[in-house]
Amino acid sequence: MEGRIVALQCGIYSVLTNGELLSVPARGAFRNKHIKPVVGDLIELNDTKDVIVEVKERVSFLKRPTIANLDQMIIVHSLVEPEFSYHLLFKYLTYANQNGIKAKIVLTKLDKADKNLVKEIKEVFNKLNVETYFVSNKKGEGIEEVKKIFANHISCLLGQSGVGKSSLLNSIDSNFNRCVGEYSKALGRGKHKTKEVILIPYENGLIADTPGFSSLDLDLFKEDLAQFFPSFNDKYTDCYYSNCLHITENKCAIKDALNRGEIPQIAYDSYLKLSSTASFKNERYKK
Ligand SMILES: Nc1nc2c(ncn2[C@@H]2O[C@H](COP(=O)(O)OP(=O)(O)OP(=O)(O)O)[C@@H](O)[C@H]2O)c(=O)[nH]1
Ligand SMILES: [Mg+2]
Ligand SMILES: [Zn+2]
Repeated sequence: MEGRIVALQCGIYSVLTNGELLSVPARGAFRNKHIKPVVGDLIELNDTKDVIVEVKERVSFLKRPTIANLDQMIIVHSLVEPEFSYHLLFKYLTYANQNGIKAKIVLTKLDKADKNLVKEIKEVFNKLNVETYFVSNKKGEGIEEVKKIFANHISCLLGQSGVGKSSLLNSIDSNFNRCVGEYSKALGRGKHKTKEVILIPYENGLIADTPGFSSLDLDLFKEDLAQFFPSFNDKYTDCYYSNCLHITENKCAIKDALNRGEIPQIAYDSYLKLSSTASFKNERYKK
């Protein structure tokens, strides 16, 4: 019988099968074959429905948070507390592109936000062809619109601790009953309330609540940034040099797009900063 892993705790998998939720282990033989079933996996149970015997081929696989078969990443970021950062958003978007997963952004804490910042963010991401949604989990603003993006998709919420991922789920449906943490002004971040990845059924799809992500969790190399930075994917192949980093090179499609105003300056500046601190993946390019 087929099922889907929706949670994992201490080696025991929660599997959703025909509307029934079962707690089962995985077959020991997986370990010898280096197969580790993860949340999101479609699996096959034995006849007595007490052990996972097969993991189906994955459509996608994300390492952090560990989750299989996603088709969309919802980057949740706060307008305040924790402080809004283009830099982090560009990093998350690069990460999504690199993993071949479509990304949308949900900006939270609209009730506390500066209206000019909201306007600017809309313009920047519009240019980069990334959909943005603005919500207040406190006042319910923007929630109806955001609900629509989850139907029929396997989505994961990704973002720092304290931005309001679990709160957003409660806004979508209060029956989800997700535990909400605190934002600590002293620490400048949330308190890592959500500890495990969990997939929750919603409107013919699934939504994953995930533990708070740290920018330190992301290992981006110069080559990845040059290829997967938001809006670079569909342009970098027109650069004259195949290993173009879009910095000092001539005949660079990215810099041309920047000069034509197709890439926001703020995005390019962020790219330069990220690239300058990243290392090379491929030793060949090191000089
Ligand atoms: N004012 C305001 N506060 C919010 C909003 N959304 C979330 N919060 C608050 O932000 C804090 C953190 O919310 P959580 O939902 O726990 O954040 P999280 O992203 O799930 O955090 P982790 O589980 O630690 O990764 C809580 O105090 C929420 O009440 C919002 O739209 N407006
Ligand atoms: Mg949470
Ligand atoms: Zn270039």
